[in-house]
Amino acid sequence: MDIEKHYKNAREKYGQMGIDTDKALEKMSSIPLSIHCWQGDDVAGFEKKGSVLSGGGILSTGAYPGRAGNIDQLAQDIEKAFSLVPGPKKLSLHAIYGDFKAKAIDRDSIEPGHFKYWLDWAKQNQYGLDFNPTLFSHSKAESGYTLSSQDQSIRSFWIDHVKRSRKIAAYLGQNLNKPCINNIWIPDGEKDITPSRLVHRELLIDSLDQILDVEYAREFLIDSVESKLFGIGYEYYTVGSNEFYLLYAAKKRIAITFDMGHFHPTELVSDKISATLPFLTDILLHISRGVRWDSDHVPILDQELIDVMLEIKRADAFSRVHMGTDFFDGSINRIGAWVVGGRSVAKAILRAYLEPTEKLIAYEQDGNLFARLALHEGLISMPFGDIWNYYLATHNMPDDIEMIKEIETYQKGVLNQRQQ
Ligand code: RNT
Ligand code: ZN
Repeated sequence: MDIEKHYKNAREKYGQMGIDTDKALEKMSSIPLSIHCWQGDDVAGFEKKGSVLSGGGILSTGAYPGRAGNIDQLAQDIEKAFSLVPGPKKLSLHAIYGDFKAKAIDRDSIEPGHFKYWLDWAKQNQYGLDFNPTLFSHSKAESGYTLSSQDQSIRSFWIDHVKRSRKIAAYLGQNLNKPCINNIWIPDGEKDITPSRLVHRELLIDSLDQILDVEYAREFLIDSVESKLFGIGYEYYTVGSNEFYLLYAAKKRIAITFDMGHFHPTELVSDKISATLPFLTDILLHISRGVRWDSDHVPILDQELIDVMLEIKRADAFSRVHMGTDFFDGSINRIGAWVVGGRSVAKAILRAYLEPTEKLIAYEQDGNLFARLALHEGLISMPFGDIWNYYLATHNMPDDIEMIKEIETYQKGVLNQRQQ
């Protein structure tokens, strides 16, 4: 077989640099990737009268045909996408994706039972699950404030919602016997001059304290808070900024979520890994690709994605930095978007495991900084693709080019048959 022959050659080349490619593949096979459910339906969810997302400072654009319109269709699409992304997987759910059976269940009434559908599905397929409370696309989020609202009734409503989300996440984690991450992101902020910034931040601290007051075993639930620079229509002020959540997470010993689209374009998440790991227990990544701004484009194997994975590998921290995706593109085949995004993450992890880190550090310690630079540059022309194709073949998956056909067949056979 050609793939195997190429792999053997590549293995030898990497071997000469002290990299054991078999071991690299074995290591990366144990890293779970948490893929977000909301790419499948443009963040619409299954609430009665649920509408395609608008508001909350985020926006999915595009009207590509075949959007999943109900829970079975979404599960079917996710299964298709998962069948083309190698490695262990988790599904990241949002609270609006419960099995509500067309009943009007408001956010302060969600129960573990509404997520039994996904629990059974995950058990059957041996997937893990993660969770997110949904604090947007709702009349009680329209003022621009949820957990940091000065209106006590609004704030209580959302506190209740997030408490229930944690309960659901713990239930999922317990039943799957692996931690479920409950990631809290809120849209709260303002379009323009906000003299009451401190007031809202103090309210947010109080809300989070109340929410986290209930204790759950860490083997089943990991709490995380996700920061942001700005949202559409909330350009001036974001309550949950990076400094705010970093300090809160360190103080409460919970996780922080770094979304790769949530920073100024010159700020790099890759540099935040080693800067924050010494102070935090866990980090959750929301892997996305910002084009000019927080645009939620499908991730590709770009330098920053490679650098993020390199930093985690160099810190030997794949057990503390959790892989999650977060993007939404409704302008292309949505399953294909998941697969390209998921594969780019897997490729970046593989690239990281194929770095002869010790050799680079040895050059550094010898003061041979030219060799350090030259080796880094030389790695770019190593036969990485042959290792990747072999990895896909061992999972019985088509390569990146053949995969296009599979997505097209699914488009014709399944998506185009859907009534929209
Ligand atoms: C928004 C955050 C958040 C959302 C999802 C839908 O800016 O990135 O993670 O994308 O919760
Ligand atoms: Zn995110």
